[in-house]
Amino acid sequence: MDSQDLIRLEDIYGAHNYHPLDVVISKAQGIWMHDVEGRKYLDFLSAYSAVNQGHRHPRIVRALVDQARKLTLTSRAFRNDQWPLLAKEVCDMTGYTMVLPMNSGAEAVETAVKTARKWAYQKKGVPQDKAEIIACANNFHGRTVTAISFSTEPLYRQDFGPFTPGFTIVPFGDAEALEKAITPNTAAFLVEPIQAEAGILIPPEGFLRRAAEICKANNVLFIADEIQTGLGRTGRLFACEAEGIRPDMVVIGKSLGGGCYPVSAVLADRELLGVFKPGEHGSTFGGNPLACAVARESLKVIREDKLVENAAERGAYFMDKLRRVRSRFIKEVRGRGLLIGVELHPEAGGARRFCEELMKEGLLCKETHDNVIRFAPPLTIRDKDLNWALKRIKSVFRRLA
Ligand code: IF1
Repeated sequence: MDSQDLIRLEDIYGAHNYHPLDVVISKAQGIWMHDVEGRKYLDFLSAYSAVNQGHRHPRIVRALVDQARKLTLTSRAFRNDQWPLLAKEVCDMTGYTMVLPMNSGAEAVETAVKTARKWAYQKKGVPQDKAEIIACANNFHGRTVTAISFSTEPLYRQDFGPFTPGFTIVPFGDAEALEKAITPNTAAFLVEPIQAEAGILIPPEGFLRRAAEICKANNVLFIADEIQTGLGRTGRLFACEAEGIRPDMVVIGKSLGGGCYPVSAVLADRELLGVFKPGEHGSTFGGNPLACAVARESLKVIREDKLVENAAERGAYFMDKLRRVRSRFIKEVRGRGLLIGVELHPEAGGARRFCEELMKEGLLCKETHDNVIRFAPPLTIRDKDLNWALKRIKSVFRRLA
């Protein structure tokens, strides 16, 4: 079957909750993807940072296959020999003392919300059912009913109510608004250190630090959603490190599974994750041995292949080159490490048509909102591949001018 046949099938039988570019990928290795017709593309999205280690990293695939030959699932009714090792290795790598494993990012966000609420009732003394969590305008924390309950994007909420109560919204980057929004019942402040979906928005310098101080002063938990920004993407293990802060709780996912398997987790210290007693929370697949074996190797690759350092160096190199691209369409180039947004002026006619043209040139990336092109290649990328991409980007900007 060719691409057109497959697109037709998908459109007939698959729910239309996406509008993907019309490229049908059938194979990938490292930073390169191939479509059904054998055309080759440079992956400049990395499955929204889930493929930070590159596609089918040989060691991660080996860990997956080796584990699949031994044991895949026990449920947490029994113990397995991989979860304890992942738990220790995650803690050693991140400096937290406890971890709770889930599968998708949204589930891990839900887990963080549940942890914060339980902590508020048991430790902070918030009256039952009164706990509040503060989130930011234009956030993205996933698609569950609770996560969309504090989304400010109508598209994500339309016709999905009634919503989960207990959330307050403050503008992203406004520490004063956060301080004002805190009440005696506030359990936590939940924030993405860089708002990716909102358009790669970097908060004003000092905001995260100030927010963390405000939280501490008010006995409010500071929760960072590092599902997209974490594990090296921004040139640090966690984006929060840029402001020298250590959140009370960190949510990770995406490339924790090395692009091979869904794995997410909540990281915190014992006084926080210790609130859970047996039976109060869980997941059939959370902490399964296949997930844990893959996650262990995925983290090892991040460490041993120096992906954090590479993201910082290649990111700085590429951003500098991008900033030199002369086009009246470009309003701003911004980013950290290899999480980069190119914001276009409205006159450019939308980021989508740029992504479609870039696809024809062999570069796969995705717009976010109307006017931002998002560039996020695997963290294994080298300068010569970035130069290859740059050539295509320049040519598309010239052609569409
Ligand atoms: C889609 C966006 C990116 C996330 C943060 C939680 C989650 C995500 C900061 C939930 C997930 C994904 C979801 C995916 C597209 C993608 C996305 F455009 F939707 F917003 F990356 F920017 N927190 N982001 O970025 O994790 O449950 O999906 O594992 O929904 O189409 P998940």
